[in-house]
Amino acid sequence: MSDRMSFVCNNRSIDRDTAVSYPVLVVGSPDQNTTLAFESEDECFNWAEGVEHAGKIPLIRKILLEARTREALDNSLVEARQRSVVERISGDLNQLAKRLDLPMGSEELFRRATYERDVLEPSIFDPVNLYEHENYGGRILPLPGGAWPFLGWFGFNDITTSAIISGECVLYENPWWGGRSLFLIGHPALGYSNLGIWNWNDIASSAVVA
Ligand SMILES: [Ca+2]
Repeated sequence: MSDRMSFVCNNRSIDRDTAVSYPVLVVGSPDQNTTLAFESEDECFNWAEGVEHAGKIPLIRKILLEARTREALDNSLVEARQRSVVERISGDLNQLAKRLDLPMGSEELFRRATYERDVLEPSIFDPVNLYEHENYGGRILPLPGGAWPFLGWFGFNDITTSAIISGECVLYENPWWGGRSLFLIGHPALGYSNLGIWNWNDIASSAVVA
């Protein structure tokens, strides 16, 4: 992927090292080999209002606007609820992996759990799978659509190195969606086998999935 990746800022081609110094990166729009670099989140959101292939970024903006106001509250019940949802999905995914005799880290399992599932098979989640190592190795964190303020609740703070996305996922450097951000777009699904391409190895601390 890295060899063919082009990096663009304000419609101008830039080199990789310059691109990864920007605080906001969008990968997968208009295609999987393009990374767009932005000076700020607002600049990215404004760009997304005007283009068709920005997918659900306007929805993500809306989610963040509300979710960020919750940080100061007592979120212990939220944490318990989020953990139970992720545990349930992990269990379902495990079961499906055994039934289909597929490894947990395989792209095929991801597809069969999501958009290529049997017509009578309920969707396990609308998902993003985050992985501990490159090429979808190590531990897996499956996240359904929603706002995930702290990946440490699932033992996944500063762990993510690869991801498979069906839909859209934004990773943030800090908890509660602070610091640098990496927007990953995958329709119907895309594997990002090494986030190190964007200097995002072991960085993600929070996420939004849409
Ligand atoms: Ca972090």
